[in-house]
Amino acid sequence: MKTLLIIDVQNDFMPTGSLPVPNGDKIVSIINEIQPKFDLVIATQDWHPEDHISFASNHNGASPFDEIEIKGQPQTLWPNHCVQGSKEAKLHPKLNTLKCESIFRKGTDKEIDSYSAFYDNGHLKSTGLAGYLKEKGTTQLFLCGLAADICVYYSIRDAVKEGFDCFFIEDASEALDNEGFKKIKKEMVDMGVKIISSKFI
Ligand code: VGL
Ligand code: ZN
Repeated sequence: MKTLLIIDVQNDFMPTGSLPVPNGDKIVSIINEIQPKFDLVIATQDWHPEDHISFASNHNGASPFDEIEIKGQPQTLWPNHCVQGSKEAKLHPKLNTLKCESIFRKGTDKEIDSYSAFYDNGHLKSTGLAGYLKEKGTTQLFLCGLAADICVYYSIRDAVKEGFDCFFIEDASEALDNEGFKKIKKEMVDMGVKIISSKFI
């Protein structure tokens, strides 16, 4: 059973947003085209409270993209983004969500960041997504969205650990840092992830 997991295709990750992913808007039409090929389509939203610890603005003297430690865990500080209820946290207006059965939200706890759609960065709390997908009968999980090197990547790592047969749809995803993403792609292949084009679904 084939499931498509669309990660964080939100306004703040578009070229006009506060945490822009280069070419983030180019993937929307590709994601719309492939949705009919899946038995189940699920999307996620990064969904932070205003006082979230990942925002540089909530740390005195810090700047976006600083790397700090919080409770012994590395944390990149980001510009304010995807604030709960804001226009910028909405999915891209052209993303077709008619076939989306559920939207999972993450990063809702102000104390901890959550790159993966499955667990927070400390692996302390589950979003319930793994259980949901299994109960729905998912065997093959296709992932796409933003940002390929952060939230898509962390979601793929957890999905592999959860036992799903994982496919990364390369042309339906864009990375924040394309240089660093080359290494991440090699890691994905080593984990057994199949890197594919939307043309071959
Ligand atoms: C993301 C940085 C911070 C993402 C979310 O969706 O890739 N990146 N929060
Ligand atoms: Zn975030």
